[in-house]
Amino acid sequence: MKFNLTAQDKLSKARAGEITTDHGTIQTPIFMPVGTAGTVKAVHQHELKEDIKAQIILGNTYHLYLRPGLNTIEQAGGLHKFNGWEGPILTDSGGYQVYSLTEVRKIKEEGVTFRSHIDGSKHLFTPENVMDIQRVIGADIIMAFDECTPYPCDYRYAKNSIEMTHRWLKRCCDRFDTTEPKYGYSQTLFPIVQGSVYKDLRVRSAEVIASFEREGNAIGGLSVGEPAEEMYAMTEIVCNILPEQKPRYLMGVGTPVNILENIALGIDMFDCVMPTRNARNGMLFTKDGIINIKNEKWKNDFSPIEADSDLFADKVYTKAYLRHLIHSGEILGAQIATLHNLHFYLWLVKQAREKIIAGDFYDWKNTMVKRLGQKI
Ligand code: PRF
Repeated sequence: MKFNLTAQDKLSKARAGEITTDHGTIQTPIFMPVGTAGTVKAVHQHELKEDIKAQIILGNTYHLYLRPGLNTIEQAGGLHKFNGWEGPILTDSGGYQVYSLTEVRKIKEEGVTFRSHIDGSKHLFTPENVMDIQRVIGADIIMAFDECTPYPCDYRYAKNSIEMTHRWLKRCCDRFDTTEPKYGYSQTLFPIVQGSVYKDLRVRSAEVIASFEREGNAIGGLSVGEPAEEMYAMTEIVCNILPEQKPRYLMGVGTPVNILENIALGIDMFDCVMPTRNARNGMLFTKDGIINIKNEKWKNDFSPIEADSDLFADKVYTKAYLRHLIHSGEILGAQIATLHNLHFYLWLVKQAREKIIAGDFYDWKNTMVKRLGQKI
């Protein structure tokens, strides 16, 4: 993997860059659509590539390991071959899903035991086997096994937790560095900064993470219920410590405003289920704020979903029709709304990139933040 910084904003920490993987180049800042089970829900590969112009998608170790299982993915020749997506893929390590999805779990130094949300079967994730699993899945960028602390989290717990996450990282690196990719292209491992909302813990974690000198770094444990201002404060502290010449990935963030504010603080990569999950409930993101397409207000509105969009679905379908589809639980409703939202998120980060390169990001960002906060 290679990262080149193309431009740096003068009035903020925002930067534009390029990440090159064996499956293609990603222009940053970037938003990565979430494809938990190996599919970005309701969107097929042609739409991802041609309509939305996604540059990289996410997969989840936890889900893919449970179903379809490693045997199938390995026989397919890795996740790219299995799902037909030829561009870059990043997999999360399960170091978040085991905490958010499983009720019965035990966290120990060795790793985390948990019960599958599918059939209740018992499993153990360790830093070592999570590396092995991600080798089999075959993502271009893989994530370290970490503990994502909940919010709120008391100081002692958070302090002990980062120390364990750091010890786990050493184990991840040892395993990763002594194993080979399975499918002939290279993989890279990103470590994850934790530390809840405590400044000194974030500083400590960022310093330890940076000292591992991996090719990119991630920030976890944010957007878990804390006020946005606390999230920004933590991102700022951590970005000041993580090396400038490597990509920075803020995990699981966020709203369009969160994305712009964090780009301004020096983040290059984002992922979030919001545009896809909320689409299926009728929430649409637009330049002028959020629309709930299920509202009565749109019942007889026969204007296009977004008239000046370059997305086919935005121009050809009306708000009233999409409202009808979502109300009726029609599959096409989920498809159109998801396409719309992902297209919007990717438009937003592309605009940010262009503004950074043109040198007028800061004013644009402040104008957009106001615009995005409007009530429609
Ligand atoms: N750790 C991992 N994945 C994550 C997170 C984390 O802290 C978050 C937190 N927002 C989202 N996804 N491994």
